[in-house]
Amino acid sequence: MSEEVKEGFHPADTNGDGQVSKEEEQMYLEFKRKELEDQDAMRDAQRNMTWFALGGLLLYPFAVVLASLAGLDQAQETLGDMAPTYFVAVAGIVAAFFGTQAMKKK
Ligand SMILES: [Ca+2]
Repeated sequence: MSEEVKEGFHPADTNGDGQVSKEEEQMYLEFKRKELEDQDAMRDAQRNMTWFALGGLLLYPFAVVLASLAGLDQAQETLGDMAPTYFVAVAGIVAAFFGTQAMKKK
């Protein structure tokens, strides 16, 4: 870190005295670590949400079939009415997820 200390405006130098002290370094590393953890957690959440949405999409026809087998005419009808909205919403979530993934890679 000696090179970065000479620059004087190193982000870890919180009190701006041109030196990165032990505490500042530790604070900086802690901050960086938290940042990475947050990003990691966010990626996990997005991935889980996408899988959940996709799972729902795949199970949707089965729900309709189950409803019709169980004689739940009202449920079957509701599921059928909801389908277009639901599929568009899920497609939006999945597209947004893979879109941001693709953008980050560039
Ligand atoms: Ca300092």
